[in-house]
This record gives sequence, structure tokens and C-alpha cells, in this order.
Amino acid sequence: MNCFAARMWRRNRNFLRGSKMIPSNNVVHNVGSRIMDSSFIGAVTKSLMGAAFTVGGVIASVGAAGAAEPKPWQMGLQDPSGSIADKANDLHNLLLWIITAISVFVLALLIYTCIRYREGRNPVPSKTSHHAVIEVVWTVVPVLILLVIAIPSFKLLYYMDRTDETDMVVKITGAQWYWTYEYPDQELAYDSYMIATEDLEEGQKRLLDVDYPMVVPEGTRIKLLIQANDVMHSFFVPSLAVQIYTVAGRTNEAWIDVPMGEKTYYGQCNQICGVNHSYMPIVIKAVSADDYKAWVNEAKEEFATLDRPAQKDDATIQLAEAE
Ligand SMILES: [Cu+2]
Repeated sequence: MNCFAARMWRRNRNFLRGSKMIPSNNVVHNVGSRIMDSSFIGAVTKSLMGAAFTVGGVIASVGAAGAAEPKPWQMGLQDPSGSIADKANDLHNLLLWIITAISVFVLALLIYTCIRYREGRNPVPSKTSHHAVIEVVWTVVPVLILLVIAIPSFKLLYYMDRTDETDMVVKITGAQWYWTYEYPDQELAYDSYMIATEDLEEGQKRLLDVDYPMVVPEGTRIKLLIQANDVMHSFFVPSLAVQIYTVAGRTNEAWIDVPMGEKTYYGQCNQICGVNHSYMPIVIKAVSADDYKAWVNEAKEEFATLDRPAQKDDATIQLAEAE
């Protein structure tokens, strides 16, 4: 608020007294802005609220999308896939309406005050500094708004936190600068690297496609055990609404609800992790149950399996040689 507007506010005899309107409204802005993006209404609201939308901008730029990948000039979130993403999308839409209404209300109030209480029309300023009713109103209304936001927000938080009803487990390790996927039940593990631009084949996406994607069966709830080999990374797949940090020496837990339908989900590391941070995309490929079984058999042959006797023997020989 500029000085002129502030002066005008102070002059208002009956309505806007003091400066308490600012902190109480800012609380609501900050809560809402965490989950905002720059969809159409968001873009309009964005122009009103400036920096409060930084998080939304990041979400939109990293992974805005049609099916399960970013598209040029995408404005909203990626289309949600699975129950978690559906619920997150609903919450986002609710917040978008609330924050838009608040922004429009504050802007209208500001314009009205600037015009109605300008110096020319209101030469003798009010010296009133308190008004009990308006102070109660601008405290209670934001509290009620926060309650309306908190209820669906906590519901989603607890829903996302529940990892006990999953069908399978994938262990994911972030490293500079690739991902390792491990299927403990299948005794299978392999690394997934981005395909360099010069090696791209027809139809492959630059900076997004990888040599070996994480393959999962469609219609499955998958528990993710996530850790890091070196620095912090973050496993982020927007259309499945999963984002979780990888931390060395600690295992984080999350789950994804992969819906029915063969589809490829694209994501990226979104924790600055070094010079090649932007070159460690994530690809989750959902395939039919039969294709998944076939893939597991092929992958077991192609990749190193855990507990390979040959590997242990090699290690023993190397150690013996070292001594
Ligand atoms: Cu990273």
C-alpha cells in the first residue's frame, strides 16, 4: 500500500480505521499462495498479488501439462491422474476461488478508498483510531476463511500420508545426476539416465525422456521409499501429485495411486542438486499387468539382480587382492 492510500485509509471516519486490515488479510494470502498456480483465473489474480505466487509459478513452469507432460504455454496444473492428484486438484480449485475473491475485494476497497477519501473530497481527516466492531470483523472473518481452507487441506494431508494399503514397493535413490529404481520384491535394480539431446530418437522428449523408465502396472497403489546417495534431490511427478525430498541417510515414504490406463508420466528433480540438476528427469511408465510381468522378466536378464553370487565372489577376490 502506498503512502497516499495509507493516508486516505486513516482519514476514513466510519469504515477503515487503523492498519489492522493489512496483517489479517496477508495471513490468508500466504496460506493460499502455497498451492496456487497460474491458471486463467490465477493469472488474473497473479497480477494483483505479485510475489505471493512464486510457488505457483514454479509448479507451472516445471510441470504444467496436458496428459502427463509439460506443454508450451501451459497455464494450469497438469491433468490429475489418480485419487491423490484428483483431491489435490480439487483443493487447488477451491483455493483459487477463495484467493481470487479476497484479491478482488481488497482491490475494490483500495480503489473506493482512494477515490472517496481523496484530499479534495475529504479535506478534514478523521482522528478516530479504534472501532470495536470492524476490528472484531476483520479478525473473525479471516479465521473463518482459514478454517474453510484447513478442513479439506488436512483431509488431503492425511490421505497422502497413508501408505499402509499399497500393492507394491519401489525404492528410489536420487544421485548426482540420475535416479536408481529398486524393486525389492523382484530383486531388481537399475539406474535411469536422461537421454542426451544428441542421442534423441524420433518422438522422444528433450530433457524429459530417459533410457530406462520406472515401469509399474496400471491401476496400482505403489509405496515409494525414497533416499539420496549424495546431496538432496526431490522426486516430483506433477500429474500424480507426488513430491518428496531425497535425503542421504534417511528414508522418506510416500505413495502414488497409478490409475488404470497405459500412460507415461513425466517429472523432474525439483531440488537444486548441482550443475546437472536439470538433467535428471523422471519417467514412470504405467503398463498392463501382463506387460509388467513380461518387463520384469526381461529386466531381470538385462539388469544386475540383487544378491548375485558372482558379484559377491568378485568382491571377495578384489578384497583379497587389496590385502
Ligand atoms: Cu536432483
